[in-house]
Amino acid sequence: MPKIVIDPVTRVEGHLRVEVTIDDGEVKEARSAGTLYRGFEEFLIGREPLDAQRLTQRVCGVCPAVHATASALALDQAFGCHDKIPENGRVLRNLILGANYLQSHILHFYHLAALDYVDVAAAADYDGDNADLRSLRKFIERGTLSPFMPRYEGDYRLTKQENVRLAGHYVEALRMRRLAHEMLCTFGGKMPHNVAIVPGGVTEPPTVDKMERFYSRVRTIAEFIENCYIPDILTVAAKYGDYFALGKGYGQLLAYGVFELETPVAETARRNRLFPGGLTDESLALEALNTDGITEAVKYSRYDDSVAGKPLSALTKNAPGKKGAYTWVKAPRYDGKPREVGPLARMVVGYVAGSPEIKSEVDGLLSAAGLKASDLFGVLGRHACRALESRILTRHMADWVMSLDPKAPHRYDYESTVEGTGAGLVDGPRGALGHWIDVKDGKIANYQLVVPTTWNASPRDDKDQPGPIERALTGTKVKDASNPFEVVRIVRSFDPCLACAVHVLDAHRTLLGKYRVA
Ligand code: NFE
Ligand code: MG
Repeated sequence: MPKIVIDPVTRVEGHLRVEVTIDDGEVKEARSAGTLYRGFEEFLIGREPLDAQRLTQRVCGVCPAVHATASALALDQAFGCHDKIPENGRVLRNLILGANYLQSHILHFYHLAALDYVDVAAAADYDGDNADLRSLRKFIERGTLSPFMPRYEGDYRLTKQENVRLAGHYVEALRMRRLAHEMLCTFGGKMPHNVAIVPGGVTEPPTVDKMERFYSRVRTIAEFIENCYIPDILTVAAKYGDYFALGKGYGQLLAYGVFELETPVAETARRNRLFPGGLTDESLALEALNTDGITEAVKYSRYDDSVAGKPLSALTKNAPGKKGAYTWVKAPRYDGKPREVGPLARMVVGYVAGSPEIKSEVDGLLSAAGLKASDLFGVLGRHACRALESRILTRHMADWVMSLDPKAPHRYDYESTVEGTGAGLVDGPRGALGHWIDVKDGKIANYQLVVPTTWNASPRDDKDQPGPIERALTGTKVKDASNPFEVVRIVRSFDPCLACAVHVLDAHRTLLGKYRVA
């Protein structure tokens, strides 16, 4: 049977290889593989517990704020201070993470995924007054067409006018992401890898000028979401309606929940979060989260078989030459089953958990697009849920920032312990993230991360069940095996992040680029 290998998949974060076997124009089998080894779980052993909070952010340059949050939650628990975070600390953590959500979602739609639907070439002969489109035209005239080219061709369905409008928003979205970064830096110090989220709360005190700086930016981004992001999703949905049904996975969703609404915050499973945690599927029944159900399999992963099981049950040991293994990604399972995580999971879990706000947003979308809730489980549902949660989030962030009290504490002065364990479970932009720590003799004895893309891009497990992306690809009709745009549209709808390498070093020490820091 003919095989299509896409390696690397572009316009995703990190190093992803996708392989599909085609028979009679249909995907019979799919494999997704992470091709870069990172080793964080191994090099954290023996270090100071607080180092984890700094180092694990370096897992990723796109979603470092959620790693900071998950690690702080795990350390809060290990240090016994999870119920002592002051109100300002809780709110500031929400704001730092929320700023990162907004930049990440806008990045994903406009700069990564939209180019599968929007033909940027439509701006090549633009002769109007819009400065963004004029700059785009100039860019195209220079002839270096990356990141727009190379691309798979042949299925651009928007009108010329729609293509030009969305291409202009591509440029505007860059400014929005800059504003989101500035928001994060206002309370987090820098981006990527903020320095302010720590066990016990946040180190940066809120002041009125910082609150104003943050508030004005969140208002601008809220307008962009309202006037561009949501309408642009509906424009794409109107022309590519078949993609609501394409790329459905197992339909088994998992969310840990995110954005604490109460101080003091409770233990993981009882937390009151803006986007609630839980599990559901197409029957739309809610199942409560039991963190004991989380395990990882490694039959097809390049790790020693002893590391399978619950997080912290064994030390991670790499096994590059392992027979039959095809990826560096492990296979997380909940009660033995694959689970899809991400904005789709959060919005549907919130919907079935009865959040009035999520319900009204989702119902609004369903009636605008003439759909039912089970239609959300495919490619376009994932994109739409990302946009809806961005809108909900901006509303709350504007209120949260104004609720800060510059005279109140923002951090609890914890004492680090020499023995203890902790778990930090929280949703990042791409889904459910867990950090687990075991501290012995004042040092890290074990540290495990189970990351959103580990769930979604997981390989087959010990029962040979494919991971969610592999499953979503299976059964897809591919019109032209030399131009498999259906495959990349499905993969990108998950917004995968394989491993966000921050450093680039050529083994022969060739100069890769020169940068001036202004
Ligand atoms: Ni590197 Fe991430 C998010 C986390 S996904 S982007 O969101 O955690 O694997
Ligand atoms: Mg891990």
